[in-house]
Amino acid sequence: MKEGKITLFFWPTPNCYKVSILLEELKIPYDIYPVHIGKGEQFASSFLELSPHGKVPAITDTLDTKRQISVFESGAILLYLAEKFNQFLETDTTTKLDVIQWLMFQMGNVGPMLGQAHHFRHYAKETVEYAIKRYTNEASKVYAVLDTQLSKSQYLAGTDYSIADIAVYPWLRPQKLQGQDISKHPNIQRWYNSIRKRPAVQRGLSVMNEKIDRSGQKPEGDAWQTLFGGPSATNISKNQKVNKP
Ligand SMILES: N[C@@H](CCC(=O)N[C@@H](CS)C(=O)NCC(=O)O)C(=O)O
Repeated sequence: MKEGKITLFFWPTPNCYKVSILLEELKIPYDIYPVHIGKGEQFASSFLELSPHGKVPAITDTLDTKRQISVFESGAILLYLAEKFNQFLETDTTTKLDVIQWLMFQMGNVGPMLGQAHHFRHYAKETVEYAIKRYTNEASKVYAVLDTQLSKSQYLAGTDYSIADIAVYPWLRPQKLQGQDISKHPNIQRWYNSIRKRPAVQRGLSVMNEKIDRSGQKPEGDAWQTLFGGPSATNISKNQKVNKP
């Protein structure tokens, strides 16, 4: 019987789904600790101790550990869990180095560029043509790179499904809001369909579903101000209360 637990500090966003999907794939029981980012809970001092940039996801781990371990940054969390449980990182035919490269491509390019395309096309209060064009073009380049890679191998890092695939998949779901269309990329489409039907992926994507009002997905009013135009994390944290896990 294993002692301790893993807690996932979560809000239903692409970066957080990476971790809920991996935990579901690993079949590890875990607790969910909601951090309502529209209300600024990510800036509570107790959460900033775990995640200094005030971003979800983060995890704490006391499962068979000597002391509580906490990890922030989704890429680091995926690597930490994949290494801890020795899965989705390397196999005889998929190397750890390839997995890490495609994971870093997600962290450095897929997330930031698709995120900015989404932001300027969908969330920005003013229409900034330059930013829309620049980030939509960057997103298109990222999709082209993914399609080329997936024309050469079944999964991003080789023949086996890995944390690199888990990191990228949630970011391609809002493709329309990024000005993209995977049906124009046959290799991405094949890969996307194969990942979408995995039961663990579906479970990971349904975390907190019942608690979230989908109509509120586009931040408005105070939530917009908190996320995109609000005071600094330091100022907000004075006013926020999040219970210590
Ligand atoms: N590089 C970070 C990015 C995390 C991130 O941007 N999280 C967003 C949700 S997807 C967030 O916490 N936003 C709240 C905020 O920026 O205040 C990671 O991959 O973990």
